[in-house]
Amino acid sequence: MRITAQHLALLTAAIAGTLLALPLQSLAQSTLGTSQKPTQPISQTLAQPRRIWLDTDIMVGMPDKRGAREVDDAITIMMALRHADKVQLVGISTVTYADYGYNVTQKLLGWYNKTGRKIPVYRGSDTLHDIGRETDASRAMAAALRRERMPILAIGPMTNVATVLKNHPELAKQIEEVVVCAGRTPGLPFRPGLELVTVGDYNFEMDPEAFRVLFNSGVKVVLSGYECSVYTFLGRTDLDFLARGSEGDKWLSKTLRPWQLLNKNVFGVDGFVPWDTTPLGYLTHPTYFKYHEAIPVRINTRGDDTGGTGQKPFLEVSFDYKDTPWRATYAYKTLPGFEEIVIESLKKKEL
Ligand SMILES: [Ca+2]
Repeated sequence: MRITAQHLALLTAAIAGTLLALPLQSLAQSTLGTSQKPTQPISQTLAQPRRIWLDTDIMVGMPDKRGAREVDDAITIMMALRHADKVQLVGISTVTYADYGYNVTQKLLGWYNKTGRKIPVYRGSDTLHDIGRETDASRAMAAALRRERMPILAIGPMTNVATVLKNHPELAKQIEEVVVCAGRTPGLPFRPGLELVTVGDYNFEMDPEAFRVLFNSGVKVVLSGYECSVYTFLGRTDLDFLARGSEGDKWLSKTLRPWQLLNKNVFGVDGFVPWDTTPLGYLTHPTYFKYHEAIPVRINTRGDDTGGTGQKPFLEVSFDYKDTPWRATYAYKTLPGFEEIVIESLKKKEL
């Protein structure tokens, strides 16, 4: 069917009529009704930003024989900095490639931290096989938790968080929640893009023991991983503007492009999923996600679904699991509009 201008006008009117019905009615009431109190200015109704700790395996721009490394932690840090009205980064700790992560995080903060606050960065576990070994990161995270209760946004393997919980179990009550990028519903393969390749649950598989420590601690866990993130997609045209931006934007543009091309080669699509932005989204824009609350969690052993032989552990959630004490809030869907929020936050110059 061809849509004529008349069709379009009718359709627009119909949509506008539906969407605007309530606000217009409210407006009419507040304009005409003299007994109603004036609406409070939005600035006075906003809540204070949540103070959070960020633990990240940032590796953006790290030289790699495949051509590029994952970039989503960098996008997430920028998004957090540009939503300083919603979250305030108390400190940042690095996990995996801890030295590289430390340096590149400082570089990004130098370009993009306009909050007026110094955000300290600490090196954590390099090997991911050393839960319990104190690092600058674990010491700083523990000290921060002793001072105040807050959520931890952990967008890499869980080693640093597990070290704090193992060595200082009394601090579990100081952690409001740990928001992580991991987990799946049983039988869900991770096949991004054109579904040509199956990949693993990276953050979980790099240190499954750390997730055991986390769940055994009884701290509230939010899983916001592949299932809810996979359709949020940053293509070449979404990020073209960075090439014309600030010094930082230009560096980022040059760094993101090889990652998009690698994704095209491996997954068939020229662009990437900014995975780690959805756990941040739980803290900044929770209404853009659908969640299962208090869903049972288990680590199951199954055949490797990524082309390897043998078995591997899977972090899985299901209301059918009756034999596990572990529970999580599980994000299973991102609603329309979140992708736009991610892109807009990269463009945002002012706080
Ligand atoms: Ca990450």
